[in-house]
Amino acid sequence: MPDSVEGRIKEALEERGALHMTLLDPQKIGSERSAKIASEAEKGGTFAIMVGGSTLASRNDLDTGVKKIKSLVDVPVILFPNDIAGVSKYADAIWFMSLLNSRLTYYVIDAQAMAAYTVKSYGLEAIPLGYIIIGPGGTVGYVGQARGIPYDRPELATAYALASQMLGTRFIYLEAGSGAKAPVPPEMIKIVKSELDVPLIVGGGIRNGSSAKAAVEAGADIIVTGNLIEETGLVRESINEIVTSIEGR
Ligand code: 1GP
Repeated sequence: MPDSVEGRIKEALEERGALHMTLLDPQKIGSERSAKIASEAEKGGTFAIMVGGSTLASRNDLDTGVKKIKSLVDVPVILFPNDIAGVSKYADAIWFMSLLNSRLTYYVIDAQAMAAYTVKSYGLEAIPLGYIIIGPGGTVGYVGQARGIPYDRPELATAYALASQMLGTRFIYLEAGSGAKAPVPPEMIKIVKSELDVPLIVGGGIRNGSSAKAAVEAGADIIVTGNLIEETGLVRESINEIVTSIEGR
């Protein structure tokens, strides 16, 4: 097994075709509940736990949550930071991401610069990711001051994704926003993916196996779900339904 989280993701993508990751916000749902959900999600077949949230502001809550989650799961724990407070030394890796279509240079590069020394001193594995908001983007669209790409403008999403790949990001994330009414349209995923060589992550508004499967059939490599596990008491079953619909495709 590769040592790096990125290596493990790429190896698993080769073997399984597509992967699922579970997003948790310990500040919102508490560290105990986050850890229990993470453990159930792992049993359901999720590949990794992503930890973050659009309004997360307490590094203490984040550290406590990550430590608790790590104590209950073996799958990688990857930070999904909204800001400089989203960095924890206890995680396995961090999506080192740029919100490419923000109006503010803060979310494109300044927050990353402010966090870079910390990420380095913690020895965190930084996985470079281009992050693109599609549609209004809900809370992350608002907080990140994104110029959301309209759902019917796949060529714009493709241009940003391609530029990001040319700049060297090794993953691209199309984000409709947590709890989005409609996920990123499969037609857009298909067009973006047709121009990319790096893995494509898709999230926001995916609540069941059929929408996850539609995204993967269109070309998504990694599906992220967050809200779903907060809404259901059947975490393991819900995650497993998604995992079985996407893997091997
Ligand atoms: C949000 O893409 C993720 O950053 C997950 O969205 O909460 O709608 O699953 P949901």
